Amino acid sequence: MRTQVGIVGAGPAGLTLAHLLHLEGIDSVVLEDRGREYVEARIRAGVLEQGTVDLLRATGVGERMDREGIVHRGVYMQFDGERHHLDFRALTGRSIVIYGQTEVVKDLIVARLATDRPLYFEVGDVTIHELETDRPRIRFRHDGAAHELECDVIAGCDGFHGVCRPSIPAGLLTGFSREYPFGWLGILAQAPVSSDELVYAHNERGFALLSLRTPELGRLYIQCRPDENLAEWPDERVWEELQARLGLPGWTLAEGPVLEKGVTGMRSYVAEPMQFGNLFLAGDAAHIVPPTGAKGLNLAISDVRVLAEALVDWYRTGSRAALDGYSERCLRRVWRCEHFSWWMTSMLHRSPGADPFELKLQLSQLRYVTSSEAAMRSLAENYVGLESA
Ligand code: FAS
Ligand code: PHB
Repeated sequence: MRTQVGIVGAGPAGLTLAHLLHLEGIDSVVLEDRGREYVEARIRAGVLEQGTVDLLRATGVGERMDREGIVHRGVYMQFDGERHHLDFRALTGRSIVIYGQTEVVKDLIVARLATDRPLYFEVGDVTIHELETDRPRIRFRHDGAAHELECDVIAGCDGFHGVCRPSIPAGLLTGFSREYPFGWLGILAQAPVSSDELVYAHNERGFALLSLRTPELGRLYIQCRPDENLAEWPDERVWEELQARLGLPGWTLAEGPVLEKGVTGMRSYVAEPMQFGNLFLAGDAAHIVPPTGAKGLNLAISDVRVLAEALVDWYRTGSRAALDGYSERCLRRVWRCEHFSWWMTSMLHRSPGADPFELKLQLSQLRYVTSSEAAMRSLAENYVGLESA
């Protein structure tokens, strides 16, 4: 088998890259180790930056997003018994759209299948080879047979636990990481959403977030231990904790049946460089952010926008300059998002055993970012997505 771009992983990064390349007449093959149903049902991100919305819309995969997505002007920051609104639209002229990652992935899969170009689900034993040659190869199993795919380049879009990043020879990559001493317990609840926009709540019991997927489908999180045992969290206890952390006098949090419950650990991670020979890493394969800044999905799409532009340039002009500069160009935005996500996480979460000094710093920071126009604009422009890092 042969293609121009071999893409490992059919998450937002891999699917968006395949879509962008197809629009420019560049052929690709997408290899995904899970089944279509699994990939489409995997509940993850919920917030699209303005840049992501604009890209999906401009490339013909934004129609359902425009119909079903919910435009939000800003978010609420809650602390010390007060809830403050940050109006991103007023501060930056840009907004966010609430549209689940599951829906983005479904729309991209439909678009891919309409091209009749290869998207193979449930592949196995993926390995990548000869990365430093001009004919890198992907070996894999599919439908009971072994295959070898010869490519011009390989895009590693296979997430944090994929095989592409580890295929880079030891010693050539530098990993920068931070593990957080807490995670998020998240629920998907069939309940009217009790706020018109997201609520990020700092609370002495721990962080809580009120988000949504639709006006009748809430997506809510509480800070928990990273190794939290879900068996100790019956629905009643989750709602009780959400009420305690989000509750305000005169405001009630509507409850309802919990449809999904899970614990997500938290880490920051960046691999440098994001490329080796003719292998280019994108999205979670190259970096991870704690979800507090709602950056993960958006950063993945930002990476593949850069990679697609560089590949088009190479195929059109023969110059590898943009491809050779891929990692450096992506890392500027990656580190901006890493900092913002770490900053939001540090400001809003109560570290186990934190001293009163940390609490005072957090409250001072929260008061500053909800009262100073300059501080609000800084948070807002990072949250809606910087036009260029
Ligand atoms: P993905 O991990 O989405 O996709 C990689 C794909 O590669 C997967 O489909 C995987 O099955 C496949 N794959 C892996 N190994 C393979 C192999 N060997 N061969 C073939 N295919 C292989 N971000 C937010 O902004 N907000 C959130 O609330 C949020 N919550 C999250 C919760 C969880 C549990 C996780 C894990 C992540 C969350 N994220 C969140 C981040 C998430 O949205 C990612 O940033 C986003 O999925 C990144 O997209 P990709 O880079 O495409 O990676
Ligand atoms: C979500 O809706 O899943 C969500 C929203 C904002 C975040 C993280 C997750 O910061």
